Amino acid sequence: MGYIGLPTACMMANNGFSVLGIDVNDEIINKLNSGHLHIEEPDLEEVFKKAFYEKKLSVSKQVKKCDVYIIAVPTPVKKNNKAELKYVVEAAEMIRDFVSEGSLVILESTSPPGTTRNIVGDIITKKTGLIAGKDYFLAFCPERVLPGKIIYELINNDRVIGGIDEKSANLAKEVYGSFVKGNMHLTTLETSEFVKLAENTYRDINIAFANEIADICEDYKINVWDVIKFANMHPRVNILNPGPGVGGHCIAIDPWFILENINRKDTLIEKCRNINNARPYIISKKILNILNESKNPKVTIFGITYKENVGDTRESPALEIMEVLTKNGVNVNVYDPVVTNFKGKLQNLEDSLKDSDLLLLFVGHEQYKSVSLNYIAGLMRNKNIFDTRNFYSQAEVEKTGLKYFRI
Ligand code: SAJ
Repeated sequence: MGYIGLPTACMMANNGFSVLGIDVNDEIINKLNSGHLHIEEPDLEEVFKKAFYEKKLSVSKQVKKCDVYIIAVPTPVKKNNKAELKYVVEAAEMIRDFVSEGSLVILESTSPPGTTRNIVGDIITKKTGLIAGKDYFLAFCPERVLPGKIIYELINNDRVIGGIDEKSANLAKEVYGSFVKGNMHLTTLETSEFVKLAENTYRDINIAFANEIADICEDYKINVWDVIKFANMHPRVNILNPGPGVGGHCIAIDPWFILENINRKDTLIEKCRNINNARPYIISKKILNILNESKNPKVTIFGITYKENVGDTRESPALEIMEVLTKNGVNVNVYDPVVTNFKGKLQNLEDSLKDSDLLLLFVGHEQYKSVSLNYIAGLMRNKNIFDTRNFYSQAEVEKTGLKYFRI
């Protein structure tokens, strides 16, 4: 019942299915069973309340016999850059006793190619003797939704569905067809697993390119944002944005899964991953340089989440930068009106800026647009802004006497 399972369960429950949502976490189950959400996502509350109060969705720790089983558990990356598949294994073990002839099992979790067939399929076959594609049906259908737009994208995005055979893919298409308005494209298990990884890796590589040219532009003393703006006027160029690093639970992880079961060295994929991984440290260095002159430096962070307008801090580059700064004796204050899962201390706007030497804009939440630059400048001790997202206009910043640094 996480970021993907819960919205998917709600959509199915509101479109003709009776849905049993399973989670291993008591706190989540209790919260959902009392009619409350444990995650924040636009429009989720409405679809959840409808499903829950119309009794189409119930939540439990205990699996029961169903017609369709969908696994949407996390697949994080381990320290050795391999996929952590233990939650997939645990979920497959939880359902295997209930799978019977004619059941449909779908994996949604992003996984290295081969996982649906060789892990989920094998776990079920070993226990039940049932063969995927013969006795029961097995499919992979990756989630592709953007946090912050999950409900909209669940309905409107195209889906790629891989089946162990055609019948499995077609049955999964029927299930998702209850609420998906996008097209559904059918293929093999391994192709669909790879497609998901290719999508996120494509984005990672393109962000790495943006980050690299940002550094090169700095060497040339050229404004990278102008370069990108003008280059993107070409009909076949679409350069992404440089930033303080790549966070979240997907883009920074999935490229490793592509490389998992193959023996290739010196790949573009790995190089780009390393460029993006190093990004928070490069940015930290720039920050420490700006603070060089300040005694007992104090900085203010605007935006601690992994990207703008979402509350999630998972793999947030801002957290890594914060750690480096703290280790270097910098007093770090955070003002983030959007964050939901931050374990550190948050400050109100005024306290975060009072006597600060440097404002660090890490992600451009909408709310920051209404904070006046004059107000910011009035509170700070040394008037510096380091804008890592091209959020502010340099001219507007400089009008207030603030010094403007950008990527
Ligand atoms: N970022 C940049 N520059 C950019 C774009 C993003 O630095 O030009 C950074 C963001 O600030 C953030 C990170 O990259 O830290 C990732 O953000 P994102 O918006 O690119 O992606 P996610 O992780 O929120 O969602 C992605 C999406 N994948 C693609 O766009 C290919 C989404 O569709 C997937 O469903 C999701 O991963 C997932 O769950 O796999």
